[in-house]
Amino acid sequence: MAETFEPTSIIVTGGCGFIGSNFVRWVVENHPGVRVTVLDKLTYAGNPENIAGLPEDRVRLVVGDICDEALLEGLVPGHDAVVHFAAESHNDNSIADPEPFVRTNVVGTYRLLEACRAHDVRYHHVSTDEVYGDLALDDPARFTEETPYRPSSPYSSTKASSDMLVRAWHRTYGVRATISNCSNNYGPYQHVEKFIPRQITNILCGIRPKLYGDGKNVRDWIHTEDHSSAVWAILTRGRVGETYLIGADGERDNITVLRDVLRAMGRPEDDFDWVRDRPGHDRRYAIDPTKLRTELGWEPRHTDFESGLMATIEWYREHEAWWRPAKEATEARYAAQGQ
Ligand code: NAD
Ligand code: TDX
Repeated sequence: MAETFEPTSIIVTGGCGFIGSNFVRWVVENHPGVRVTVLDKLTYAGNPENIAGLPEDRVRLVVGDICDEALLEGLVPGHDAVVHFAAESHNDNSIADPEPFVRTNVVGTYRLLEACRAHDVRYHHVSTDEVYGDLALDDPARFTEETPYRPSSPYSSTKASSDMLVRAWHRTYGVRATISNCSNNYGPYQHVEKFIPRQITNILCGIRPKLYGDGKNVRDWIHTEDHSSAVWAILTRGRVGETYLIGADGERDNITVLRDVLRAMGRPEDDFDWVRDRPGHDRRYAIDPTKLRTELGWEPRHTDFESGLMATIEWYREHEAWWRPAKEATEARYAAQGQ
């Protein structure tokens, strides 16, 4: 096992988004000696409410763009590590308008790598299982760290590009970098554009849930808190230069998840609309997390998807003021796309 790295001061990019903010809260709760600087541009997906109430002496928000070279030059020195979550993250948006994805996901990662190189700062790169493309429903295989890259969408191709930059900056310049590729996250603070929150909030608004294609596409679900503990394990105990896949054996097809949501919310199982499929829609994702489990001893805590889903539904019921402002515009965008 690698030597343990004990950061006391970290930058979390995208710390006002879904997974980044859950990570910030998890670090504050579990690692009292760590101070966090959140660097976030506050795009439509970033909300300072997501980290509201955290102690001011532990968490500082800097509103800014990861593509801003001068900002990074001033901010990065003095920190022990950058944990990079910031991204344009939604596949459907990337199909409608890919340009912000190229800019933030590729150029932004390049800027962060250059800043970490200049100041010899440890870098952890948060990526996705979508870089591996998709699997057939009946394929016994799951993705491993050795699976060739085969991204399908503008989103996943920009994430794949950013992973390649990280590998090159480690090998050529010796940047102390690790990469994690995680499966689909669910939990509190996820934007209402994403599958699970969209369906929950549709039902709460009296709108029928919307299912793409034939509903048989499979996603491998992990609770965002388990993603946080895995990123921390890799940052502090992972081997520099390595990639680790993060997953919690949560494969389910979309129609099963939707029926779980409908049932849990007291609706009939067929009370939803079939809508136009996503162009290039990946069929199935599946993660083999053996390396993370055996090498770093990581284990997920949320192993019961149904109870995690119930808690997530409850969270959206109780936090209407958080999601309501984004709901109408999100549904209008989907309606314009026939979805
Ligand atoms: P999100 O869209 O909820 O949040 C993204 C955050 O990044 C927002 O706060 C936004 O304001 C910020 N941001 C965007 N562009 C920026 C820029 N140029 N400069 C600074 N900040 C910027 O995303 P998420 O779902 O929380 O995903 C976080 C990361 O995890 C992404 O890198 C994504 O690729 C990866 N990931 C997500 C999932 C998933 O299921 N959502 C799974 C695997 C990996
Ligand atoms: O309304 C919908 N109906 C529907 O059937 C939406 C929004 C989605 N879907 C389907 C498409 C996918 O098969 O549900 C599945 C999940 O969709 P998303 O929530 O958009 O996630 P996905 O495209 O799988 O990508 C997610 O996981 C990997 C994240 O958004 C990415 O950031 C992450 O990298």
